[in-house]
Parts: sequence; structure tokens; C-alpha cells
Amino acid sequence: MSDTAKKPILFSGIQPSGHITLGNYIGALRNFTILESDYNCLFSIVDLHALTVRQDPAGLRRKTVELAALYIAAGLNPEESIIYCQSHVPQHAELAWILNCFTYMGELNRMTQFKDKAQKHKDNINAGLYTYPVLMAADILLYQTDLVPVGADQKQHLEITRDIAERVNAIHKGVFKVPEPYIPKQTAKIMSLTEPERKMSKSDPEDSFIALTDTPETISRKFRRAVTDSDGEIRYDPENKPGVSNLLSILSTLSGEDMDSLTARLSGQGYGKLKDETAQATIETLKPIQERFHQLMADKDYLAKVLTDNAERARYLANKTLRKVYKKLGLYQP
Ligand code: ATP
Ligand code: LTN
Repeated sequence: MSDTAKKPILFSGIQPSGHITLGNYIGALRNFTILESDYNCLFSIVDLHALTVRQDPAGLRRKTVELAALYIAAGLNPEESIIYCQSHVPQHAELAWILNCFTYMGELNRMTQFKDKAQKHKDNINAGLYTYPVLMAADILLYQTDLVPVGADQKQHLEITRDIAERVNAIHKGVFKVPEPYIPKQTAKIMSLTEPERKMSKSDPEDSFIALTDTPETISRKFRRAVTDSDGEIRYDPENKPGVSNLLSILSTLSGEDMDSLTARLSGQGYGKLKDETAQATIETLKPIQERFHQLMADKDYLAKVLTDNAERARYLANKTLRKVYKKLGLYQP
């Protein structure tokens, strides 16, 4: 950790709320691995956020450990980066309370993720779902974060985070670093395989997403059944051809072939060929990740130690910001 002190800070999180999908990988996890060496990174398993929808306790515990294994299997280094569970660092919830007092209901009312999730879970529109963006702002601001790599669906949450930080800073000078989002255009939104007008989401039905742990047979089958269109032309046009464009985005990202040469090479060929190549590229990308994932899952003690040690590193940093916030706001600190 030679030049650690000089590097800017990167924070991101994924919820342990289901099978991690190819959308999470391409939109988030893969970028984490690309950026890791240039930043001091924190990668959180945001288990408190997952509680905003009902979770089965044993399932939540299992998915938490699986996500830790996937972070490492995808290439993140837990000796350098801080890979940890949000609930192991109580400062997240503490700062969230403070930030609640700097967030307007009018702002939260505009959040599209809240509206979508409220629609999906009509029987459980809880206050946690409503204040979800405030906890997310706390996650980020707690570490004086410079950069937050996320998928396009999180853009609005990043904007509210910046607004909250600026609002606090306007009253109490210099409390928070105002973070920048990192949302690369082409890969920011991987779409569902069955409803390509909607984003691929880990809480949707199995056939709509590729899980990072799917077998090669399942991956091939899901891509073969992916919804396309009937004009038979291979062309990148997300507006009019969302299904085909989604497959092209996935293939181009995973194979490294740029979109122009890819569409030129495949033009005039059938969708079967596009689906086959996309499946193959996915299988090849996921193979080493899956091997490492299974090795790690066979060593739960190692994973527990990583999460325990890293939570301590996170608490140390989190505490520094929280103390500063309490002091600046006038909470008596003898
Ligand atoms: P859920 O369905 O439970 O809401 P999710 O699949 O949206 O989950 P999150 O844990 O909310 O996953 O997101 C983790 C990261 O993955 C975020 O940075 C998010 O923007 C990104 N992400 C999620 N889905 C996609 C997608 N389809 N395309 C690109 N990025 C995505
Ligand atoms: N809300 C995010 C997950 C998340 C997150 C974060 C991402 C929670 N806290 C902080 C980046 C930074 C989502 O993907 N749904």
C-alpha cells in the first residue's frame, strides 16, 4: 500500500437481495475491478438497504456471504480494498439519521426507484423504502468519497446525495466531499432478457436475467429464449430494437470488440448467431469467476475473517467523519 495516502476514494455497494446478475456485473462490479488500482476503495454489501423489502433471514445471510465471495471472485482484492457489510459499521445508520434532517420530503417524493418499488411491493410501502436514498447518501458521504461507480438507475440517487452534501456544507462549511458519479454510457443499463424495455433486475423472474452463477447450459438457454424483434436486422438501435441492442451491448463489452466492427461483422446474419456469440462470451467471462467463487464458498472461515477485518478498517474511517459531523452540528462531545 505504497501511495495509498494520495489516491482518491471510491465507494460503491450492491444489495444482497438476490442472485447477482450480468447487469450488476457489467453496470457495476466489472467497473469496480477496472477502477480498483487507481483509488482507495470501499465495496459494501448493503444489507441494511436489502431490508427495505422483506427478506428471509437464512437467505439473506447466505446471499451476504455469496456476495462477499463474488466481489473477490470477480477480482477485487480484500487486502487493499475494504470489502465489508454495511450493518457491521453502525455509523452508516447514525449518519443516515443526521442526513434525514437535511432531506426534504419533496425530494424523496420525486425518486423514481421509490415509485417503482412501491408499485412492486404494494403491501409493504415502508418508511425505509422511502428514505432509502438517505441511507445511500450516508454510505457515500461517510467516507468523504470522490467517485461512485453505479449503473444508470442510480443516477438520481447520486444527484440527491450531492444535493444533501451541498446543503449541509452551505450551513456547516467543509463537512463533506461532494462525490462524482461514474456511469459509463453503453453499459450503464443492461436490459431484461424477457422484457428488453426494462432493466435487468435481480428481484425479477429467473428467465429475465443471467445470474453470475448460472451454468453454461442455463446461460445458453436463457439467451436462446431472449426476446428480440421480427425485422431480422442486426443493428444497434436501443430505442427501436431494445432486445437486439441489449445483446450487442453485452457481447461488445464482454468480447472487447467495438460496436461498429461487431455490427458490421454480424450484419446479414441471423439472431441465432448473435445469441450464440453472446452466450459464449458470457460463459467465458464467467468461467474463472465461478471457479474462484466455488473455491471461496468452500472456505467460509476465510470469508468471515475478511468481512470482520475489513469492517474494522471501515469503522475507523467512518468514525472520523461522524465525529466531525457531530462536532460541526453542535452535538456535545466531551
Ligand atoms: P434489485 O432488483 O433488488 O433492486 P438490482 O439488480 O437493481 O437489485 P442493486 O443491488 O440495486 O441491484 O444494484 C447494484 C449495482 O448494479 C448498482 O450500481 C446498479 O446501478 C447496478 N445495476 C443493477 N442493475 C443493472 C442493470 N440492469 N444494468 C446496469 N447496471 C445495473
Ligand atoms: N442503491 C444502490 C445500492 C447502494 C449503493 C450505495 C451504490 C446502496 N448504497 C452507495 C453506490 C453507493 C442500488 O444499486 N440499488
